Amino acid sequence: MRSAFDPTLYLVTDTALSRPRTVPDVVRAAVAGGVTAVQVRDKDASRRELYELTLAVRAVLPPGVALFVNDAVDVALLAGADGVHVGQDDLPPAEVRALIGPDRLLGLSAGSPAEMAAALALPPGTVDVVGIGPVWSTATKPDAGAALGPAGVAALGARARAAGLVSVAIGGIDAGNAAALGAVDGVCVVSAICAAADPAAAARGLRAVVAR
Ligand code: TZP
Ligand code: MG
Repeated sequence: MRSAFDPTLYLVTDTALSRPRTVPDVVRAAVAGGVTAVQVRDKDASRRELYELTLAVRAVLPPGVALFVNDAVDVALLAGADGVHVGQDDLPPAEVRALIGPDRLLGLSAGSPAEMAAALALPPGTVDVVGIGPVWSTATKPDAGAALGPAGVAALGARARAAGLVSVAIGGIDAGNAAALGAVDGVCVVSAICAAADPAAAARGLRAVVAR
């Protein structure tokens, strides 16, 4: 069975921003602070390094906190992740679903009405969660595309919700602005937790404004 997952506060990891701490250390603290889902993302890692990083993150996650791997379907499968997240330039969602089977979660990025329409046109059960963004422009991903703003995110989130898909917002989100986000089921952050002096406190601060 595909596991239901809690998207309320979804951490996407960044190895460089986590230094000098390790990613598993940051993840452990972030989960203690209330992170509900984790995606291992490292564009600079070799396949082998990404695999080992995913295993190390998996080892610190309590049951019930879903683990996704960014881009790498093979790593997600081999490391026993709960799911995989792909962007618009990665393998097509229907092909990824065929590879991962019915029981794992599939996330897809959508940054425009056209990309949301394409996600919603996929056969039911292909995609589980749509990552909508960037909400605001962000130094973490300078090439993320045009900022949608909270109203743009809400419009796309409402379309996902009407189609029965979970949605999360991403891009420039922190505890000071997350309350502006509506019509999504959760928020995704990278730097707000990975670059925080105290990732557990940062997660608690986000949870205070992002209730389930
Ligand atoms: N996709 C769209 S924006 C983004 C990704 C991976 C980065 C978000 O990082 P931050 O630090 O939470 O703004
Ligand atoms: Mg990608």
